[in-house]
Amino acid sequence: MTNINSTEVNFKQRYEHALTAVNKVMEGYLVHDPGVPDILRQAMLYSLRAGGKRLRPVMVILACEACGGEEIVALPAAAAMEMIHTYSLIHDDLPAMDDDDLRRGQPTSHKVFGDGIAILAGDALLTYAFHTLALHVHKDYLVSPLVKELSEAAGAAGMIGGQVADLNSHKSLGDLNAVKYIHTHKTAMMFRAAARMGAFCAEADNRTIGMLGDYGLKIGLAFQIIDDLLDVTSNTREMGKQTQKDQDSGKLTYPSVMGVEESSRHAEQLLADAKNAIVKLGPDGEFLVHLADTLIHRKN
Ligand code: GRG
Repeated sequence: MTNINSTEVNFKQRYEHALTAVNKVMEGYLVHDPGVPDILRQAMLYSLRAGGKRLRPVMVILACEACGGEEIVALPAAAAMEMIHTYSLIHDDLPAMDDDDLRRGQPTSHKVFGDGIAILAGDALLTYAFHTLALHVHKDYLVSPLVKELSEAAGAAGMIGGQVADLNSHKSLGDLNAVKYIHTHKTAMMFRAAARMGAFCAEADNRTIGMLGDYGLKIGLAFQIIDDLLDVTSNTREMGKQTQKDQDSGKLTYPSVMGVEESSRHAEQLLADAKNAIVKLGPDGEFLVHLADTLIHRKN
């Protein structure tokens, strides 16, 4: 019989270890780069050090390991993924976007450094992500597929495209297709890229890369639906950012289109589908299955 507690403990330890490793490499790259002006380095490090769950970079590492690769080869890709994510949060919090004062339980970048430096810290993290891939990925022939994957997910046809649709959306005009488009592009494509980049680092075959991408996309969509639900049901202390904002700002979300209960059922179904997508990995996919399970219970 499987000892559920011990696999749970193993997963938590594996997650913490991967998170610490990502933090360490990001610090190492940035702290030792002599060309970065001090104030910019401070602002970049402020947001990177503010915490965060590190879900996407941990997914890169766990996906790599599930495909037979080692953490060390996935770390530059994981770091690049987190840099892009952190940049997107800095810009998302700006007065011209969501205008938020709190992120990861701390004052937002523009509150500490002013709008100009916050914009530039975001720009610098975005650029640094690709610099990291070019400089630190161990095998040259992996750089191009990783750059392609990350730029597609983060760019105009991915996260930025989703953010544009989000900015222009209004719940009274929206339907399920509109909210699905926004969530898929704004959030889920980055999770898809995280899982696929892990598989690339392990030099997995195309079929396996496809399976991992399917897993990541479904996880990402479920993650954003749960985020919408937490905005309704959680509080600022638990989330480390302001809650109850979506309804006030008329944002198009799953709960606003489907209601809370149906959205919750849908997220659970997506997580079950995500786990099914990687069933062929067998025991190698165990931590990715755990990752899916933790999302449904997440509190922030
Ligand atoms: C270019 C001006 C400009 C703005 C771009 C791209 C962008 C703004 C915003 C991205 C969209 C975005 C922030 C989507 C939200 C996805 C989401 C729920 C983020 C929170 O992720 P968590 O909970 O955060 O993983 P932590 O803090 O744990 O890393």
